[in-house]
Amino acid sequence: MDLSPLQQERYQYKPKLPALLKNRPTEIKAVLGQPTSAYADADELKKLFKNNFGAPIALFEPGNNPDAAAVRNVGVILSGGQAPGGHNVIAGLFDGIKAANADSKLFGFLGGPSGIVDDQAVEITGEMMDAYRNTGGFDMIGSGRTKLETVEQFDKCIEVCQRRSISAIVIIGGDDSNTNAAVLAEYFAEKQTGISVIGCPKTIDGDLKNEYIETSFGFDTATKTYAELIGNIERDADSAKKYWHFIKLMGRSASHIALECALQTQPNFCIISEEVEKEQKTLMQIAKEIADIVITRACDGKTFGVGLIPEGLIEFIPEMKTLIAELNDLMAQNESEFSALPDFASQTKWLKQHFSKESAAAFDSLPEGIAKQLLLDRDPHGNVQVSLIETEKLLSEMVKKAIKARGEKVKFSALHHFFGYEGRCAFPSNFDADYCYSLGYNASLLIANNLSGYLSSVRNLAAPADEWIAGGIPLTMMMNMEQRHGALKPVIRKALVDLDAAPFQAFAANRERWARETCYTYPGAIQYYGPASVCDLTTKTLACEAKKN
Ligand code: FBP
Repeated sequence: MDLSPLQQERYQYKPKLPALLKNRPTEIKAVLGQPTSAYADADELKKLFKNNFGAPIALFEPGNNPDAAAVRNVGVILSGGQAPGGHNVIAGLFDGIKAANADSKLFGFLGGPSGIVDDQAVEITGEMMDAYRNTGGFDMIGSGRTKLETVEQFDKCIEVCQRRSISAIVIIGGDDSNTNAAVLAEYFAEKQTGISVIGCPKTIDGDLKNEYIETSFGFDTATKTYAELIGNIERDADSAKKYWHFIKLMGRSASHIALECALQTQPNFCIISEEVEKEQKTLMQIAKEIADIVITRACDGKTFGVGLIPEGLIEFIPEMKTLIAELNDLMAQNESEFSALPDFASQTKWLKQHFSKESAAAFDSLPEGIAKQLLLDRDPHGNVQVSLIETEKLLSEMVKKAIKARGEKVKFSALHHFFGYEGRCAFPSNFDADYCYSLGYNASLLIANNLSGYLSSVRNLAAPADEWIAGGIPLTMMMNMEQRHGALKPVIRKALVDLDAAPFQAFAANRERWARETCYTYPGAIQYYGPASVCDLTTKTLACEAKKN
């Protein structure tokens, strides 16, 4: 492999661990707290998770755990979209199990969750691991979006684990993948297999979070990568003074990425989907508000600007949300009938016969290109693939119309960007390199303490790594019941942007000034070497949340 100078340097980087995890694994023990409940729908969940529901929170403390020294074979799976730092989770897990017993083995299942069902795996050796330390990407073992949900798949997992003498599986994934981890852990417990399942919180979207999971890994690096690009565009906009840049940012559902990037770069507008939903704004209202900003700035002589649009916006606009929910159910319940329709015209005709009146009107109001994008294949979890919908173009078109409708003769020339894939495989920032390594190492300790159905938790993240607090939280604690594929299912609740919390409040307090004036800030590229004030910076989101507590 040809290596860049940065990659060679990054191999030498030693990720920081919480102080306690520097002890020998046999000298760290899990202390269990009080029984837990669920985010909501506890009675229903108790019936579905008879073995694992109510498990206590685990906190690591110094203490004897001779069990840690046992030889163990562990399997690891990368699940879902790429997020910077995935290789370091594997590195932390690898180093953790080897520190406990050098004869323990780590198997990487290839290509995501399907790797375990198809028994496609490699044994991760020291040499292989060293070639991926502190690098971005998931290419070491690959990822995938296969959903582990059927009894046949679960039985296959048991068979494969038994054949390879694997006693624990670590699933590195987002809310959907960790929901599957919870269901798998319950099945393993019911069948008394003795195989444990541990999750690690991954997703650039930042929507797998709560009191014990302060952020999912990858959010830090991805937002810093996008913020660098946005800052560069802002400087270009202010230099050329002739374009409005409409920038869509990844984040399937929640607007954490857009909010964080807005705090880092101070653009002229940033839409927060959760606010749109709360205020029940229509698409036209959003466009009119942006048009007001464009006109005000033009009157001040500023015929340029930069605006951020969260990828998931479309599903938060009330009329679109209803439309998409109806579409998802109709497409799931009539899969073969719908997929047999030969073209867009016949699909439209069929849908109109099945839609409610409101959704038929909403569907009709969309430009054909966007309507077609809404009909594209769902992801394996039944979600519409919002990354394929060009909301940034839809909005700029509507803004143009809104300006025209007001009879204003202002210059409005829009350019469009979508930042998503650019940030998912970047070299992890120092924060993500440290956090991911700690999450993986911590997962090895949860296994060494014979826990199952837990998510690796490392918190107090705004403090230096030495002071981070390590432990585990039961996956069922984060669950509730939701409508999926036309049926009620137990799922980990997505953490959306909290409009009362400090990060949104910091944005809301400044956005009017940022809209009218030009207050751009330029974060520049992620720095890996240099002063800690630059290299070990956390996100503004974490910093705001930490200040509030
Ligand atoms: P995860 O939730 O699996 O981490 O993936 C999130 C994400 O990056 C979203 O931001 C985006 O909408 C989606 O993946 C894109 O999916 P794909 O990689 O399948 O195109």
